[in-house]
Amino acid sequence: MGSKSIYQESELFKRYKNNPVLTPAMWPYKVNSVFNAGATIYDGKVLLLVRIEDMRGFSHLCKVESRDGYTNWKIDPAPTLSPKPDEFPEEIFGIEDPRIVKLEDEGRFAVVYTSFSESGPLVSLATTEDFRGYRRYGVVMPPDDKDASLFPRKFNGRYVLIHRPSPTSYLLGAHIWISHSPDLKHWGDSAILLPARKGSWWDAYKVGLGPQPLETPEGWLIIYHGVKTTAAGSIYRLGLALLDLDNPHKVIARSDEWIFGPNEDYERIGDVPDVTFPCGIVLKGDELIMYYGAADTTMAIATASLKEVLEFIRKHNK
Ligand code: BMA
Repeated sequence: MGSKSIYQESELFKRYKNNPVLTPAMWPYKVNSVFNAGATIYDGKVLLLVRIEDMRGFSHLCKVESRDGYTNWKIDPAPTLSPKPDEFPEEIFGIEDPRIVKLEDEGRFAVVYTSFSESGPLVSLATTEDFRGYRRYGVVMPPDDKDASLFPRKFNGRYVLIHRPSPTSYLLGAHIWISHSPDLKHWGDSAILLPARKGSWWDAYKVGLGPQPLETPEGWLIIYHGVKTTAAGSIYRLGLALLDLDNPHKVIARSDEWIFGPNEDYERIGDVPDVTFPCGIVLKGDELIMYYGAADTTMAIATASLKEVLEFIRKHNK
């Protein structure tokens, strides 16, 4: 698709040669865009819950699966998880941007997503054992809040959630927060985890979690998006952080440079230009496979060596 990029190649994450891998044209029913999918491994396959925007502008989630995580995607013939505004009024304008984790020792997955309510975006939670039936917990964080994921395990008996409240004044910046719950219903003990930077930084103005936190030998790997506003609009790029394995409040490292951003035509041109927005990642051996929404229109893949990513964070922890 398109001409050769004018940008330098990313040092760390390499784009898959057949990007974009999922496009609206591939869908078995009528849709506008397919993007911002959560990812996990289920039943030996890579499973994505893809955010689909329908022809009204409302989003739902659709499941797709692939044995190798790159090719032969099997797309559910109909929406997998649709908004249910009669029971859950906060889902009235759709559900978006899921992050999936397998809850250790519980035999179920948690899907944390953004509900688009009458008062703006908020964080909702559902759990599933088989990606067919879902138990909805409803609202987890009041509006405005989004970009959320659970950790796959409890810390000192409590579930931990990363999320991104949006302050009323963006002059203060929108930062990544961390909160706790004994039961997935009552949340509190909240604190800022990763603040947006200021001034000309690539992640000044807004930051938000990308994919679910990923456990590595050196800490929880956090890939987050940072937004820079320009005269032409916003640019969504990606950065890295590492959190302490036993105490995820503790930021061990944060990269100074962004490591991935919109370079290719399919990332620069679409419903929302200049957006690379991952919500899911899987690890196979040393290979990190990152699934990202491109320009709010299609799904694409970039891969990296976990070893090289950890080396990069150490070197660029300024
Ligand atoms: C963010 C989210 C994402 C979207 C991005 C770019 O605020 O709403 O769903 O991909 O903006 O439009």
